[in-house]
Formats: sequence, structure tokens, C-alpha cells
Amino acid sequence: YFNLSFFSPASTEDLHHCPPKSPLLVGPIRVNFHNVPNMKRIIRKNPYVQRGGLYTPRHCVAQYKTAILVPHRNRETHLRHLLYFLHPFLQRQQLHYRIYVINQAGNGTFNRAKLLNIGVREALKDDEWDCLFLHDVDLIPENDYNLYVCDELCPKHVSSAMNKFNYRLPYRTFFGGVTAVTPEQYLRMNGFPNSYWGWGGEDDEIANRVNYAGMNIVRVPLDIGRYKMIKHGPDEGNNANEKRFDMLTKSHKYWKVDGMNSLEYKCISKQLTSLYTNITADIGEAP
Ligand code: UD2
Ligand code: MN
Repeated sequence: YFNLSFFSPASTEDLHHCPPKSPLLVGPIRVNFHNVPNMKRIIRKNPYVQRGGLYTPRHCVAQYKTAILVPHRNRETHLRHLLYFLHPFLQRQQLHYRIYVINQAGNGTFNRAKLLNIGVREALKDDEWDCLFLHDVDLIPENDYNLYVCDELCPKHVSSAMNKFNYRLPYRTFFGGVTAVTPEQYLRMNGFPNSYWGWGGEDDEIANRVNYAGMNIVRVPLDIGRYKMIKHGPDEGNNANEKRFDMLTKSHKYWKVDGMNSLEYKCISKQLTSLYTNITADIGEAP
């Protein structure tokens, strides 16, 4: 007789898809920053995270693959807080995920948006991600019903309610903090601008691009998109970008030529550490 099950490999036979709603979710999470966890402790608490900060659910096949991209320089304690909370948070959501930290080399003026473009380009070399999360290092989600998955049709503003703005939007078109796009949406808006050096403006430009590319922004409801921002002052090398208001008036002219299609950088290193993939790039200097 014919035993057809013989033809399907054991691994796929035993594993079924993860359910639409993870049974591991807990909802609101208590977040505080009293102690800075050390890396060893975070590693011990996350034994199933693989090198490079990669995780795959062990008992079911994940429905989504999400890459988390964190622009970074000189915020080591913030990074530890983020990893401490985010790894268990994402595992409870039963996602296949990987955390990337994209570092700007040198002391030149910081460029958040360009680092995110680099993160996307590098991450897409590794896997076919369903969703890209563009994530400030100092924002910690406070509710795990806030699923780190994309909206199929629209770029999603995720950090809609932050403590620093009294858990409300600071203004109607606000698009800063944490956002989620599919690779397709990202490329359709030509990614983010490379030309915003220093603090501010790039998030508004990105919101404009979404509209220029014929898309709308969806937003996570305020009771779910709750975040605590770790208190910080201004950083060295990230002065306010004085040109931002002027640049914003011209963004509709430049978005098609300033973005992923004009991205230039030198990848200095890509290390797979225990908790994240650490990319360091030479991104050039502000003109
Ligand atoms: C707001 C937005 C942020 C961005 C920024 C303007 C919120 C919560 N976020 O953040 O998305 O639009 O304004 O650029 O409102 N960073 C470093 N090292 C540095 C400087 C910046 O790692 O020296 C990274 C880090 O991931 C940080 C992010 O860039 O979270 C944004 O910089 P910020 O935290 O200084 O700006 P903030 O809080 O005003
Ligand atoms: Mn911040």
C-alpha cells in the first residue's frame, strides 16, 4: 500500500502555522528604566534568539517575517533597554524577526533617515521580509497587542501615543518614532531622504512622500500604540537641522531623486552579535 505521508518531510509535517492571535500575548506591559540590564542578562533571558538577533518560533510556522531597523550612534544604554524589552515582546507575538542596529561611523552630523535606507538595503539581502519596522532606539512599546506586522495597503505609524506627548499625537500628520512599511511600500516612496543631516524634519518629509507616492498613512489606535521614550538631552553631532523648513517646501520636487535610488555608502562592518546584527556604515558628511 502507499503511505503518502512518507513523502512529506517530518519537519513541515509536525509544524503548523502559528495562530492568527498569539496565545502568549499579555497586553499592557510595565516598562521602567531603573536598572540598565547588561548584555549577558539579556542573552540569558532570551535563550532561543540566534546569532544576529534572529528568532523563529519553535512550535509553529510564523505567519510574518519582520525586520526591525534601529538607527544608532552612541546610545548604548538605550540599546540595552530596547533589547531587553523588545526581544521577549516579539517572541510573544510569534514572529519570525531579526533586529538590525545601523551605526553611523565617525563623528559627523547624524543622519537618521539615511541610516534607515542603509538598514533596508542590507536587510533585504538577508531575507524576504514581509515588513520593515523603522525604530528609534529610545522608544519602548508598552502593549504587546501592538503587533509588529505591516498593513498591506498603507505605511503604518506605530508610535501614536508616546509618554513625552502625554500619550497623544503632537500634531495630526506626525510620523516620527516607530513606523512600519512593507518593502514594496518603501521602494514605492523611494525610501527615505538621504539629505536630512541633523535633528528634525526627516519624519515630516517621509510623511509627505507617502502621499506623493499615492498612499495614505494608517495609525495604530492610541490605546495600543503606547510607548515610553527614555529621557535624553540633545546628542553631540545631531544639532537641529536649520534647513529643514526650507527643504520641506521642496520635498515634492526631490523625493523621486533622493532616496533608495541615490543611496551611497560604504559598509564598514556587519557583525552578527548574540542579540542583533550590527552594521556600521560610512555615510559621508553633510555638505
Ligand atoms: C524625534 C522622533 C524621531 C526623529 C527625530 C528627529 C519621536 C519619538 N521621535 O525624536 O523619530 O524624527 O525626532 O530626527 O518623536 N540617534 C542616535 N544617536 C544620536 C542621535 C540620534 O542613535 O546621536 C537615533 C536614535 O535611534 C534616536 C533617533 O536617532 O532615537 C532619533 O533621535 P532623537 O531621539 O534624538 O530625537 P527625538 O527624541 O526628538
Ligand atoms: Mn528620542
